Amino acid sequence: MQRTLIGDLGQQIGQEVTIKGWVSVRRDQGKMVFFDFRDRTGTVQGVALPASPAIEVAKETRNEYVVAVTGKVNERPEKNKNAKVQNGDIELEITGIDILSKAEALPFDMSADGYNLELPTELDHRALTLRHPRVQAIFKVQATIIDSFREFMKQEGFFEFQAPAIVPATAEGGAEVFEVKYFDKKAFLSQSPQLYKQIVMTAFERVFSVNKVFRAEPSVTTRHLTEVVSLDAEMAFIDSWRDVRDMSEACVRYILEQVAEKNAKELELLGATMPSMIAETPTLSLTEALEKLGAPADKDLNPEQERRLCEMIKEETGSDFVYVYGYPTKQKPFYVYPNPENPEFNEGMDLLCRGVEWLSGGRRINDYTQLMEHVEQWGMDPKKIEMFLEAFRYGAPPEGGFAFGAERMTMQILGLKNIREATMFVRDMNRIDQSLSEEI
Ligand code: AMO
Repeated sequence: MQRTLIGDLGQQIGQEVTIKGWVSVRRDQGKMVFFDFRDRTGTVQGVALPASPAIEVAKETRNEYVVAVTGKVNERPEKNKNAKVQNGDIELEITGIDILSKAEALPFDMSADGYNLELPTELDHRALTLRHPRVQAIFKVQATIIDSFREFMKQEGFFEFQAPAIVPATAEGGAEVFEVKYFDKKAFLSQSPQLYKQIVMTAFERVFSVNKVFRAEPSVTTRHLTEVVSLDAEMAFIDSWRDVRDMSEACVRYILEQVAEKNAKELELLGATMPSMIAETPTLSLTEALEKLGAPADKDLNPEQERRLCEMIKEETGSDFVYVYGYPTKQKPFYVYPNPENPEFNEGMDLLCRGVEWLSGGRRINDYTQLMEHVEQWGMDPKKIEMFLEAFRYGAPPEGGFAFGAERMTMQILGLKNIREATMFVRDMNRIDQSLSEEI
């Protein structure tokens, strides 16, 4: 018989149907066997009555078995209806079970109520925990974030390109870079598509990419990964860094709206409250932010200060977001545009949300002579970034851009405690799929 999706069973009351999926739960009640079945569209309860031709197979069927189940869709008696769960008003009266694939005994309880794993166990067993509705909800929200980023960028006339992962030089500087043995030469895994998005911008004006970036992050924190999905944008013909700020704000607003609209079910399941973005996100210079915090000037914000600043802004304005701009020029990468009136500070910016930085960007240097001065002052090897420099030697408009990590954004939207919960296959200092502690 043709397969009916579990999500469509509500329209099939009184009909005989066949569903295909997994057994989430089996419960024996006297001579009857109850099941929760699951497919990509949801869950439904099934019952094999003592007289069912399938009763013997039902007794053999265990959690995570893959099955094709035939039965009649019955409306539940009024007293058994449950409005809180999907298909809570119906039940499948089972007449046949065809076991398509067996499963070994599970290493832990995967049922909706019993699922309460420590994070390392959840990550070690990703192949199984991915099947859990709570875990799936997180990645459904993440898929909406990435889709909506693409949608927004395309609506705004941005062109999508593929940035390389193997690069000859580091864009962001610092030690947090993975070196690759590239035949008999040395190369790096890209920390950011920064230089490439700037190159492509000089040809296409508005560009974006959705790419993996790699950071040899030597510390284990709740917000750092070594492999990140980076959502990057770059735009030409700006008047000031404020154009970049405004574009990034509109982009984040669009993503939040889409998540609220498309993932209401997931947000409810996860008990998540969306961060609030007010009509105009509060925007402070770093100096103003430090003053507000009563901290010494000209240093970047530390994580504790980021948290406190967000709390203060939330209290004062109701906004979960705050932009901070104007960082000490020397503390940021060479490509960031220094403020012409006060070149000690640059036109870079960060967007903080609920105590954590979730987006960075700003205006870039587009004048070739100024760029070369910075290349020298930052101790960069011009030969290693020749392709980037060529783009700027031959006419580059005033420009800027921004980037954010899909995992960081997912974590902050959902209020998760650890970025690893928002990462399907976590890479960090101690983990590639499974924990590395025993292998090295
Ligand atoms: P930055 O280094 O601030 O800026 O990174 C941009 C955004 O990427 C995310 N992110 C991370 N997420 C998880 N783990 C990490 N180790 C990690 N590192 C970064 C954060 C962060 O805000 N080229 C600039 C962007 C630009 O100016 O366009 C850059 O890479 O969400």
